Amino acid sequence: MTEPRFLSPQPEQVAGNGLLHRRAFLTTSAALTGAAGLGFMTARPAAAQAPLEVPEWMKVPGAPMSGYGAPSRHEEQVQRRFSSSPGTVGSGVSRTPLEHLEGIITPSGLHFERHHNGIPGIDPDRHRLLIHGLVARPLMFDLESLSRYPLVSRIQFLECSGNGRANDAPEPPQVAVSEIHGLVSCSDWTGVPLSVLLDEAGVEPEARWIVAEGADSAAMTRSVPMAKALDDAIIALYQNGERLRPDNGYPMRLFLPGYEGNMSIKWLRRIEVTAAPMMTREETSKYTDLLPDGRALQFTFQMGVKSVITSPSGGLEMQDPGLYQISGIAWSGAGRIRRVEVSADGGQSWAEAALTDPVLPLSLTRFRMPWRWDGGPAVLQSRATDESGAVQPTRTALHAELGTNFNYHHNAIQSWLVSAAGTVSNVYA
Ligand SMILES: Nc1nc2c(c(=O)[nH]1)N[C@H]1C(S)=C(S)[C@@H](COP(=O)(O)O)O[C@H]1N2
Ligand SMILES: [Mo]
Repeated sequence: MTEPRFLSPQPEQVAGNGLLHRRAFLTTSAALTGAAGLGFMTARPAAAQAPLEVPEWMKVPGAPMSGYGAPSRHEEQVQRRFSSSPGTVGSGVSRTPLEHLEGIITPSGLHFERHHNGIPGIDPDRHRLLIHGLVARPLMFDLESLSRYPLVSRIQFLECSGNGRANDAPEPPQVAVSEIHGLVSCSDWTGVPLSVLLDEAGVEPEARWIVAEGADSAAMTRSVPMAKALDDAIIALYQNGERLRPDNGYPMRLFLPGYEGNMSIKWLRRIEVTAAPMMTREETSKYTDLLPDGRALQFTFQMGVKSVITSPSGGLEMQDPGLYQISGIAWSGAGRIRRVEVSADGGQSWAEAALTDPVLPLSLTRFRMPWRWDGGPAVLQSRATDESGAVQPTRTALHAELGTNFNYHHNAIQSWLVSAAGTVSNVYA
């Protein structure tokens, strides 16, 4: 490959080891960089009259249409990677292949999965949702009656609170970014605000919590504070414009924006309004964190501010030195992402990345950073700040605060080492 073509003025270096000003993405080629552009382009010069080949698919009629489209057969490597508990097929996780995706929406078939006893084969005509407990009027819904309520749509992330746990290992696991951070996905969720249904049922004054139960054979059950139930909780019926996938709760699920995924009960069948939390298995034995002083941290609802560079990332290989765009995702359970900074020198210097519109509250946000890789070793990191002012911690800071016995809410900064040979590996920096 030829050297990147920098015409004057040179793109401004804003932090160590080749990070360039994000403005490089925003200006037209002539204004900042001269007519030849920044030099991201890897196109080869072509002779004006060079004939293009006429490939065989231009010589025959194309394939027929289909009732439901599928990705190109050339994209077969884009798959969720899954693992289930010994002796089971459906109890475990599948992870979103973040290294293959761009933008902020996760295709429904690539949404991560977490099942505690597989995917129930629910007949939507026989499924019911019961709202009862401390209410004036207990209510029963079927899918049809629920679908008639006014619907709301929001683009929001869902993250398992166990996401990132792999980086708790003493040695950094040498796996793809999805194997470490792929328990986060983002969809356009459409459903009925839970507040509307609770209002109709008539919540009693002493009610403080709801308890949500799923129709899987794990009957997953979690307590949710009434304030959240009345705020932005929805009963989701659609995901990215179509009915929920069975994997993600068909025909209805609770969706609690910004809260740990475990609370967004899939295959929702019952909401009991209560005065106190139920202290279920999932909020006592599981989904709590053992602190250094021996006490357990319980009800850690909100997901912390986090970001990760998905390109380049673990296992990928760099081509020749030159201009690259670093790309990644950021999100926070507290609201919008305010800023993402990137470092190419292991955190010694930082510069602000470009955030790609739209930047929505409680959604994945895509960030990008122009980087001139000089062919030497580099440690790439990203650090997100949300609108509450919370800043993503280093792994060392997180361990100093919470110890090393905790299993959930790992939002530490991820570090990728780019070697001189162009290989990318996971390091604890
Ligand atoms: N009924 C039921 N709801 C459930 C679960 C489950 O096993 N059963 N898993 C929970 C966990 S731990 C997570 S992280 C999310 C995952 O949602 P997804 O599979 O749609 O990504 O669902 C939650 N809701
Ligand atoms: Mo989870």
